[in-house]
Amino acid sequence: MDITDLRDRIINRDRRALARAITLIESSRPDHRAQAAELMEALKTTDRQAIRIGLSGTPGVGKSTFIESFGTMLTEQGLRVAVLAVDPSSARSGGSILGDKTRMENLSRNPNAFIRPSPSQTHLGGVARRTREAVALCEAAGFDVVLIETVGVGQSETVVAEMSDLFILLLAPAGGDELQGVKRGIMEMADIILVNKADGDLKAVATRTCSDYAGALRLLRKRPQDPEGFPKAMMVSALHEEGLRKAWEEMTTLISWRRETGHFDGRRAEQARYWFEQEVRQGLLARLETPEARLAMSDYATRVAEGTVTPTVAARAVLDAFGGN
Ligand SMILES: Nc1nc2c(ncn2[C@@H]2O[C@H](COP(=O)(O)OP(=O)(O)O)[C@@H](O)[C@H]2O)c(=O)[nH]1
Ligand SMILES: [Mg+2]
Repeated sequence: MDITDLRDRIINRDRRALARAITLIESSRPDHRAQAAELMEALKTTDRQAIRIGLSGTPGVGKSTFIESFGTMLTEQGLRVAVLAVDPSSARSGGSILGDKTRMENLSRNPNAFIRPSPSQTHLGGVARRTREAVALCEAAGFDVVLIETVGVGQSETVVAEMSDLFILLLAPAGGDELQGVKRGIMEMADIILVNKADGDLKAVATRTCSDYAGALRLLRKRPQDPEGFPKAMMVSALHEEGLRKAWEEMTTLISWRRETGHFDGRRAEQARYWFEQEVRQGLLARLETPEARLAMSDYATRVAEGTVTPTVAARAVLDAFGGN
């Protein structure tokens, strides 16, 4: 594969080249990994910058419907929109986006949109790296907004938040005053909470849910990256395309403020540092996953259990053998 040619075509906003490049970075073949690294390095110098929006919510809250209507609205404003997903379970489920492309019928046919399902990997670490590189590729391909969807299942929110400029939590109207069991840690990551399905019979419940969350957000510790009034809770109807323009206005207001105050660049720098450290950790752990290392580990484990060698000495021996190069 001609990497220079692929690079040029990506820069020329060729969506097919972008799709091929993402396939390349998703491959685990060593020669592909090397080419992927070369491509990422070659694209590093483009100074294009998208707004990266992480979107999380449990199945059924309306993520796909929201992406369809919100994404379409953005393209109508002349923006180019890419949609990616982080779904560590997609090896089994076939991908969160792929499964409901029907809900994104218009967007998937829109020439100013690009939709890519989650890479099929069972390892969250592997999905994270590939998605992170796919985000960078979309950015180099001149997309203005990159939406990164994730199903709200534990760890994947953190992964998405760590590669986003904005983190949006999508919720459904809920009866009663319980806060839908949303974990505090996830609330703390949210920049904007969108209570979806604020339409028809659900409107009244949505209003109450929204004010409950607005109250809960006010109780959280103030974060330096937020101007007055953020994080905030708002109502939308993805189905009836209501509140989407307002939501986008709030997002751009927040982004502009963060750009002016240096928080935008600061956060990206922190994220780069975070991913670097993650990669080092994962690389070290991967060295213990080779057949030789596994064998040595189990041999030493047996001897440690028998008491013929101490845990400290055994650990040192394994690290000396496999931790270095
Ligand atoms: N009333 C109403 N229903 C919605 C809205 N958004 C999504 N839904 C419905 O909720 C269900 C789940 O939506 P979907 O987008 O597939 O949710 P996802 O699993 O989070 O991707 C579908 O039946 C949608 O039609 C909305 O704004 N209002
Ligand atoms: Mg969906």
